[in-house]
Amino acid sequence: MTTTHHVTCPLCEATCGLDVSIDGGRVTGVRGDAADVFSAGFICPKGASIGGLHHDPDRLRTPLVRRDGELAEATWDGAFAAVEAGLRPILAEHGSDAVAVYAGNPSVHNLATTLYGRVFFKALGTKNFYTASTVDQMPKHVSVGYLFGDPLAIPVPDIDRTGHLLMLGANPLVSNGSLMTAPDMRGRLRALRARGGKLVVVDPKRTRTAEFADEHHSIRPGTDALLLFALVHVLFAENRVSLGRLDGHVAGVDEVRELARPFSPAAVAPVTGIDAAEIRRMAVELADAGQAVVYGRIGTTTQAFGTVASWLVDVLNVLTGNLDTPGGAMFPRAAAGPGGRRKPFRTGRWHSRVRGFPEAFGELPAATLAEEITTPGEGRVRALVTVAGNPCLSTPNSDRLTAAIGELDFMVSLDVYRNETTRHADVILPGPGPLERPHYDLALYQNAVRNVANWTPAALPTDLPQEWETLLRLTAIVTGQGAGADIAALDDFVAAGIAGRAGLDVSVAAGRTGPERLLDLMLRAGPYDLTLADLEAAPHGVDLGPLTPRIPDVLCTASGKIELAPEAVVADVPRLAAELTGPSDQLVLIGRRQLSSNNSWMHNVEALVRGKNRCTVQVHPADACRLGLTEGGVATVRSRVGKIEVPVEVTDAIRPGVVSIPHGWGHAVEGVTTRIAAAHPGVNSNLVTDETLLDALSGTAVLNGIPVEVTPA
Ligand SMILES: Nc1nc2c(c(=O)[nH]1)N[C@H]1C(S)=C(S)[C@@H](COP(=O)(O)OP(=O)(O)OC[C@H]3O[C@@H](n4cnc5c(=O)[nH]c(N)nc54)[C@H](O)[C@@H]3O)O[C@H]1N2
Ligand SMILES: Nc1nc2c(c(=O)[nH]1)N[C@H]1C(S)=C(S)[C@@H](COP(=O)(O)OP(=O)(O)OC[C@H]3O[C@@H](n4cnc5c(=O)[nH]c(N)nc54)[C@H](O)[C@@H]3O)O[C@H]1N2
Ligand code: SF4
Ligand SMILES: [Mo]
Repeated sequence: MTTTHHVTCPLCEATCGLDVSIDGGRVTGVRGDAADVFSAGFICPKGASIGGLHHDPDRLRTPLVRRDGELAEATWDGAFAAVEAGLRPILAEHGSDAVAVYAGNPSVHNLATTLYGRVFFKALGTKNFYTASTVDQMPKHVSVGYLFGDPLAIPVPDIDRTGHLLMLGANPLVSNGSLMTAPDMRGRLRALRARGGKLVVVDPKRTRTAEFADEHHSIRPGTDALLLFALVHVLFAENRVSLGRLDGHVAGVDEVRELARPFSPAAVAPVTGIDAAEIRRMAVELADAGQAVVYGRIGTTTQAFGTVASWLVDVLNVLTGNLDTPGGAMFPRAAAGPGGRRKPFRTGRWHSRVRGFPEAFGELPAATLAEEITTPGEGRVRALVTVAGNPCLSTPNSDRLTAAIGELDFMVSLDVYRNETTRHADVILPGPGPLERPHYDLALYQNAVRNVANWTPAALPTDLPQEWETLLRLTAIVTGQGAGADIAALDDFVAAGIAGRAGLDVSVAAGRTGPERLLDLMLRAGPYDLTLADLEAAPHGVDLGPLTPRIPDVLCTASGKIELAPEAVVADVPRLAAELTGPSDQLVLIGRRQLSSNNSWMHNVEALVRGKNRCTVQVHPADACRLGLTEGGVATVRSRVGKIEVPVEVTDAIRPGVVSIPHGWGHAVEGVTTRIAAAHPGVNSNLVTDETLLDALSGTAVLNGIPVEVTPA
């Protein structure tokens, strides 16, 4: 008998509703859920292949423990005993900083790791805490931290009501949106244009999104902050600054006016590659559009001026009166969330040991992990815990990290595959697949363009422990209670803490345990007085309406105002001004995302890797001619740190002087058991990205704009 399960897809930020048909334990069909309150039937190739992921025979279903150098199947008790034997002596002798953590991207797409990862990391208490954020969006946390006082107060484009969207360094028709949870971006952008609105894309490549847009500006990589400053310059020069209802809530406007003075359109044009008259027009149209919004993503964050660029995006939203107003950039109000006001944001509460890099938002740069392992001395990292992360493919100069991992005394990975990173672990603890666990997009609803809430019960049973149980066992191990500790009692303790902070009696969620109980408490404490039972009664989700203004409530700066010219950001402006000296003819590498990829980990699903090799270096015809490269030939791409050989794809979609290689490939390594991925290996682009290039303010790796040399192989 076929049953249909309404499931929120956990594979990217769009949170689409899926109808998954299951017969006798087998997934027989996956369609977009037309009744989903948010996605209304939208689905992409990854969501459609969730059954392939579930049934993948290479997905781990038993813990693996290293014995005599080889990873072998073990019992859960045996695996936890091995973790205890590996971690306890290191903690006892060297303290918690000797154990580093890398929490990867899927850990925020998983309710158990989102909620209980926090518990484990806090119990471990290491300063060597690394996540995908420092190869991704940390500049945004830092910039909004300074602007609004809260690193989680990220405004998102009010895409369904805006009349003008200026988008930089994002390709949502492929990525399905990021820091902007919005299923069916094509539909939403089509609607924008149908109501007479305009989409302007700034990207070194004519991407699918750029192709779809009204206007595309092909910018030189890494120069967005210059362009954005020039737009600010024009707003002041042409008297188009208007704070609207934010008047009285903003400090530092005059300082920004002064800061923007040197960045005239004429001054930035030769460096950005965008004509001065065009820049002026872009600014004026943005200001005159009424409801308009500026939005920047990966292309603006994983670059040398990531924080300054991210800051300027919101400076423009403030100066045009578009922050916190319908059709502008707005703060979501999620049904459940971190809650409770924090102290005003600051960075640098501790520093990385070797390079002295300041902590940001509790994290150190992932690009510094290798040196923390290999540099001898007090405080050296001796053990590593990865949670849903594949840093050996995802972080810059990954060869160096891979070599460093070889020097660890102990490594444990919570992961669903034995892949390029987890193959090095002493213990791999597998978690259930996406259909075998309950789901609620706690993290991504914080960035949703509409307030919604959707609960997904597990569609299929599993013999595996849920990851929250595994994380509580690890918590027991690092706190000295031992792997045999009473997990239920620990869970009660966690729940009581959340209830206490929310002013609730934990017994209101009686009868529930694990993430269900925590979520029920968080919903009850949230702004809509929902309970988990309300969501259980609404399998297609609950629509909580469009975004509503939140200033001044959302602000948590010391002044209680928007700090438009934060000291730390202002101090980085001279570094940017130094770029005005002139254009460079250095060839640079950028990345790109692909519809059927998911960073490093979904290449083991046949349906997603079929067809021609997608891991190519894209080169403009003029560069191909100049460099002697031909379509289908192989190029050697060299940087300071390494070289790779990649098939050439000649296309005029890419800007001359720029080449593009997607990340997340490079599966042809020893010791992985992902057979399909190994048969479609591609090349790891992070063998040429440089771990010494970081955005100064956030420690985020520069993954776009890497100087390279390209020659025929
Ligand atoms: N050059 C370059 N590098 C980049 C980027 C780029 O644009 N260019 N992008 C960066 C960005 S934005 C990101 S977010 C990172 C992502 O890089 P990572 O943080 O490494 O994340 P993923 O590659 O998505 O894979 C993570 C791992 O999670 C495992 N996994 C999947 N689901 C689960 C689960 O439910 N539980 C557990 N325990 N494990 C699971 C997978 O098997 C895989 O090993 O890559 C970054 N690297
Ligand atoms: N199908 C698919 N979807 C995904 C992912 C995936 O791997 N595959 N990954 C997910 C993750 S982890 C994330 S973080 C999001 C990212 O979501 P997006 O940011 O929308 O992702 P990208 O498609 O990488 O778009 C970045 C764009 O920036 C451009 N770019 C590069 N350098 C510069 C620059 O210096 N300036 C400007 N203006 N543009 C530049 C690139 O050409 C590219 O088009 O996508 C998520 N969604
Ligand atoms: S767009 Fe994202 S959330 Fe929607 S089906 Fe595809 S992978 Fe899943
Ligand atoms: Mo990401």
